[in-house]
Amino acid sequence: MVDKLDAATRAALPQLLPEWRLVEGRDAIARSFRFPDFSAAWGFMSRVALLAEAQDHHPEWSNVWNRVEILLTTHDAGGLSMRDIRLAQAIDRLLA
Ligand code: H2B
Repeated sequence: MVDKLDAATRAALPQLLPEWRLVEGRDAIARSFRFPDFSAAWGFMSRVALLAEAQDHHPEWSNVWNRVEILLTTHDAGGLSMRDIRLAQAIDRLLA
């Protein structure tokens, strides 16, 4: 079982992950991405997939042509955990 985020970390989310938003009705964070075209979007998804596999932590996500939507939550915790923050920060670093 994975621990859910503690209150202090939860309160710091806007500073830790300014590009991510809390999802209405779920204990999850999400970010929308837009790329020049499908190829760029898919390339990004391939890199995220490798990160996710390395971290054994898998996003809920979708792609429509140049757009990618990523939602992170920890199924084993029933909500947000440090595993989501770790993957979100790694995803952000891909684009830095
Ligand atoms: N991904 C996410 N987002 N949450 C999990 O709890 C999770 C996962 N658990 N990927 C992992 C895989 C677990 O089910 C396996 C058995 O390692």
